Amino acid sequence: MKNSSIIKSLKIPSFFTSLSLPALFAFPALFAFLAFLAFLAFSPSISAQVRQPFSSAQKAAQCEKIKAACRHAWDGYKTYASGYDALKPISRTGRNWYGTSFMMTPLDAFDTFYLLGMKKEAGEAKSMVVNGLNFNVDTEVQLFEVNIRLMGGLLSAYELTKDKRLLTLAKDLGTRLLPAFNSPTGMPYRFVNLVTGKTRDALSNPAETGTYLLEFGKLTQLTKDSTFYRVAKKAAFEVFKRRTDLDLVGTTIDVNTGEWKNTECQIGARIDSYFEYLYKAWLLFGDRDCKDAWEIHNRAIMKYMFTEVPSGGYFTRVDMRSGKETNSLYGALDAFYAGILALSGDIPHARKIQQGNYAMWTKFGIEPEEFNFRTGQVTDPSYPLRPENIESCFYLYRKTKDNQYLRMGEQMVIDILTKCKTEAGFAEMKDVTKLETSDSMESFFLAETLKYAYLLFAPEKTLDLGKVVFNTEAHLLKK
Ligand code: DMJ
Repeated sequence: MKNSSIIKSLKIPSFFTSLSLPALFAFPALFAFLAFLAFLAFSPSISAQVRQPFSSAQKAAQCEKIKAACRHAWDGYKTYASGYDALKPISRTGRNWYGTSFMMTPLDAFDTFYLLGMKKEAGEAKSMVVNGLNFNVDTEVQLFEVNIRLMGGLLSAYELTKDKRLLTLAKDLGTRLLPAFNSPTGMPYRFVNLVTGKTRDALSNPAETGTYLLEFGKLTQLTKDSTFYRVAKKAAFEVFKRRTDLDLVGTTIDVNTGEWKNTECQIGARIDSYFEYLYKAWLLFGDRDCKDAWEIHNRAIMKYMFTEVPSGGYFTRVDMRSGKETNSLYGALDAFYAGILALSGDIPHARKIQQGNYAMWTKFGIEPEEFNFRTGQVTDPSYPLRPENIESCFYLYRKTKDNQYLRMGEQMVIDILTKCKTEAGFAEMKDVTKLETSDSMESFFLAETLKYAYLLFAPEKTLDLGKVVFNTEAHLLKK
């Protein structure tokens, strides 16, 4: 379908199609032309426009544009929300996740500023963290979010600056999170009180039970305390050992009983980073158990869930026991899988999925949170400034050097910077089909979206992918 539509749009003169194969070989120029058409038809191109080469000057201009966006977001935060967890870019105020601020935005943004060479901003963010962050607060926190954003941010900042205060904070936080793992199965509860260690909510999911390997493993490396990696690995493998005969997992699990409460397997919200961390723990620590687990799951995902439709490759949702499709919803979070496949070396599938990701993005000019890839119907029209689509462009470009990923990223940057920009920063979209914004700028916009956008266009020496692994919040951890 895709191939024939591309050939049609090139309007092949009819006499070409009436020539026999031997006749084609008799005309080398004609044969070469047809071979070129076949290349275009079978290559995972979106359009000729996305193949236009990018000059170094154009790449540098993109980097400057993204730096300016970082500055704009940070200036808005400092002016209207300084010291809060996050900026509300429309009402121009700040918001905290809990009663008190944990410096979410400065901590998430620090390594982005560092990588982008924004020394002044990096200094400002770091001083807010070391002077204002304190975990001795009698409040419960969501383990997963605090781990990927705060723990990931602290460890990355420590490795970049070697400022011991950051490691002290990371160790303090890790110690306060440990009681969450005291469940009958070893899979953590979703919430833990930072002072009392009281836990809450046993109904969890693979992402919130299996996304600690990188941060807790790094903490073990840096503190020489093996507890952290031990509990993180046990938690992830308690999920793994409950996979079905098809090697799939579900969306909801009870950490007290180990029973699956929702048996739908998908690669987006509530499962995504469980898969991601199995592969990345192999990259970061050389943990072969994690590599084996990743390969087992990935084989099953490709077998039961990978689906091609004319607009590209997607992952459908299936029941973990039967492998039968439950529904064909796909969304902004699922888009990360093209990147992890590229990183793990499966370029052909990564390309097809990125083609689907880009089709999802361009359908409305910004991707919706969730849509049905078979019918095109949007089931969640929001866009909370997510990074996964551009993150996958970054990995694919690094691995293939194919210009089309730069062109895709360029379009995404244009759309975000023009449609989400406010006087005080960047606002999420409530509805991408109507271009309605909402009053929130998640800290991952500075941690991830703008970082991956920049790295896509920046000279490769800016970041050696052989030496670092990004956690799921794009905090870089050194191998
Ligand atoms: C981030 O907090 C992380 O990337 C997480 O794994 C998924 N959600 C957001 C970004 O979309």
